[in-house]
Amino acid sequence: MSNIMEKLELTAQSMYCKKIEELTPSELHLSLGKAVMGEIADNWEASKAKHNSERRAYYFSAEFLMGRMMYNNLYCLGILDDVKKMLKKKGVDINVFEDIDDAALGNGGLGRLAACYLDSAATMEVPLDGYGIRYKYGLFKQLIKDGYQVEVADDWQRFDDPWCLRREDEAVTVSFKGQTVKAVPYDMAVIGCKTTNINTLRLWQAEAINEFDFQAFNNTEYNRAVQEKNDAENITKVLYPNDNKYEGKVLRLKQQYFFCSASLQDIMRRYKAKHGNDFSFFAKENAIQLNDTHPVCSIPELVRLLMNEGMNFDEAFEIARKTCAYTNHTVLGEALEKWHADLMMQVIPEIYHIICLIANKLQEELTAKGISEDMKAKMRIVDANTVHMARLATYAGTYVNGVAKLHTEILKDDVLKEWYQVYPERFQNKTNGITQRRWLGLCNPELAALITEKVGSDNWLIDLSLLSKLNDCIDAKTITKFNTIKKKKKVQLAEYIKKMDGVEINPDSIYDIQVKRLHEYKRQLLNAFSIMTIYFRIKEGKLPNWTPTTFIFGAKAAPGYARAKAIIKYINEIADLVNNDPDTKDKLKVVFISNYNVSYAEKIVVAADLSEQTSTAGLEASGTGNMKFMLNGALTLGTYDGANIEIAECAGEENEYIFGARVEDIERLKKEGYDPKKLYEANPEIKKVVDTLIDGTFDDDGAQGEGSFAELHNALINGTSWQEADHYFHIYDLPLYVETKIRANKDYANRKEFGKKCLINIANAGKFSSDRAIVEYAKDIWHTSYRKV
Ligand code: Z16
Repeated sequence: MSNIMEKLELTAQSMYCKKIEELTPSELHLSLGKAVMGEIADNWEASKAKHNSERRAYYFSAEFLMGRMMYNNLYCLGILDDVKKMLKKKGVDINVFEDIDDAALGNGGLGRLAACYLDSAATMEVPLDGYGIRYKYGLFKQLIKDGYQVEVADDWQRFDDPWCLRREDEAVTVSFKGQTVKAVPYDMAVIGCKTTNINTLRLWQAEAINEFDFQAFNNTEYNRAVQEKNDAENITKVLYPNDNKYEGKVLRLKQQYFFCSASLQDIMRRYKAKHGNDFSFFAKENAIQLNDTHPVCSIPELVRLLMNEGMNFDEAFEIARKTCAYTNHTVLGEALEKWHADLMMQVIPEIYHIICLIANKLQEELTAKGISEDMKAKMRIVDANTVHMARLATYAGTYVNGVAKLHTEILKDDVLKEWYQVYPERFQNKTNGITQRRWLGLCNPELAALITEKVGSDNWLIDLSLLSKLNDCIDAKTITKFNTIKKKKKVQLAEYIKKMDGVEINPDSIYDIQVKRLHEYKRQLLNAFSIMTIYFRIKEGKLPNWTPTTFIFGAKAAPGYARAKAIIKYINEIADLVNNDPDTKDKLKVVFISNYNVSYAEKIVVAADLSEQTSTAGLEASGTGNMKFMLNGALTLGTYDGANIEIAECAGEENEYIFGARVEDIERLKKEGYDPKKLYEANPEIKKVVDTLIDGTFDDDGAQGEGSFAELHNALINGTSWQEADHYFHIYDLPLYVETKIRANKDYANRKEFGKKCLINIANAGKFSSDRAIVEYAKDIWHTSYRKV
């Protein structure tokens, strides 16, 4: 420990000729980061050697939403409190690191899951390393101006990046048709907890092979002189800001192929250093997990690289197939990647050619199995000039898994049903998880201390199933302690919101929170409608015993997603109305916090009373925010969807607020013909609420009937040429949702009973550790070693 401070002193001295107390926050960040890197160097080397000596796995992902690294790394090393004290002695407040940007190289759930899995693999001593892209700009920062979202570039390396080591010597080249670029690896240490194990996240940055063309310069062609540099760097310039939506753009395909090819070349080089040109051990020593279809061009690329080593197609394919496994994260049609053959041919023709070979092989294999022509047609990897990436991944891999029980069932009997019929042994479920180090230990030290006291040790940090011990100590005193801690976290959040967004909220009100990416299927609009319903009822004196509630929203909309942006504006218009209406301002408060990200989440999930998880049944593959809220003792107000079902199963449905249509109901409604217009016209309360979109209650700056609110209204009531009315069943679920919300509000008044439910949730959250999930992957999919705790 004193070691770290000595190292910090030396680093500060040599980098800045300053004493610790003289450093600016960004200088302190860089020098402390570097000091930590020095401290862990030996363990990191030893872990790398160990990974190299046994069967190992790689997590290929276009996104890693790491968040802030400093506190987490110090925490996992067990030195956060000490560093805090030592800095304090120098008059430095450790909170200065709050001004350092998150590493936001991901959009939402999928990217954060990848980060939790790396954290858990490091702690559970699973030899798993990550491969991804070092975007220059991560997910945009969000401002709210006049109720609208405004995007700002996220220059996250502005204050440098002490956590990554550039490995120039291990650069490789990646070729596209007519373009060859350099891929330079940056290695980030992933530090385990209560272990010396340290894993690696290797992120690739695209650079030009020739930075500057002097011939062009001499000919006064200045743009052409730097064109190669710009074209190369553009590949890793920016993260595509879509969550759950596929974008069939050339640059996106280049990003995918770029990091897959570089990573595979890296793995091959490592393998050849051990075994030379004998590839017979390749699949025995390496497992590659494909995080969604984004890295699926790894399959043909691995085939290509093996064929370059002299193998024939069938041999190469056999190895690729035994090496790769695929995780599906969505059932939404618009999110499933389907590349146009022409586009692929134009960017990576050799890869397209190999995909065609694989596609033909599949058809032969299916014929040999006696599969019907009809079914074979439905399973085509290349069909109508389109490459179906999920099909490719399901065929050319060992296993395919869903991310929650319900989701896996939907894959088996809907999205991939033909595949399940032919290859049932390939299907697995791996319910998602979250790391309790960041999402309890680090973000809620007060609750962590209470848990440690009750469990008898802090071993829950590496074995979250120990939380079940809490079940035996839910007494009046513990409930009071819990409620006191929750109140404290609510006060802290109120202060933070005041500081960040300038809005004052009442810590004695219920905090009802919905934070996640903005998407129609997640139904933030349903929440908004329920607030309007309650608003009108309060004004009419129909809710005399209503406990004051603060509704907190946080969500980024994909910049091109007009309806999502309209919903943000609508929520902000509601905030304006209810927060300023003398009849309701003491009872309802609506806050849309700006720039919701990992660091904001750490302050939010700890302060929630109610966790809003309202997706249309069947559409949220898992959700992971739901788990973070549960672990911090919020009750779920949600649908029978994704992991909500397993949360309710673990904690008991009587300890959550589950409402609304189930998958079977949605299916029935679709068959019968769902008519939202009829429900809306038959129910004046619904009509009044939905019509606030068009009756002049709110202003979306559009001409009458032509603004974005009118478009939302029309999509709900009439539908469009491309989508049925109320595609996500808002109107069907609204009445039950409102009643459930009001019931939760009533229940909250009994603070003891409510607090008891919160503690039961915490006690039964053990399953939702990403440690459990990662060990399941290690056992059932990768067949690697793991720590026995
Ligand atoms: C994403 O965040 C998810 C799925 C997907 O296909 C693409 C992206 Cl960027 C999310 C799911 O929507 C969510 O339900 C799930 O919990 C998360 O991935 C992790 O599995």
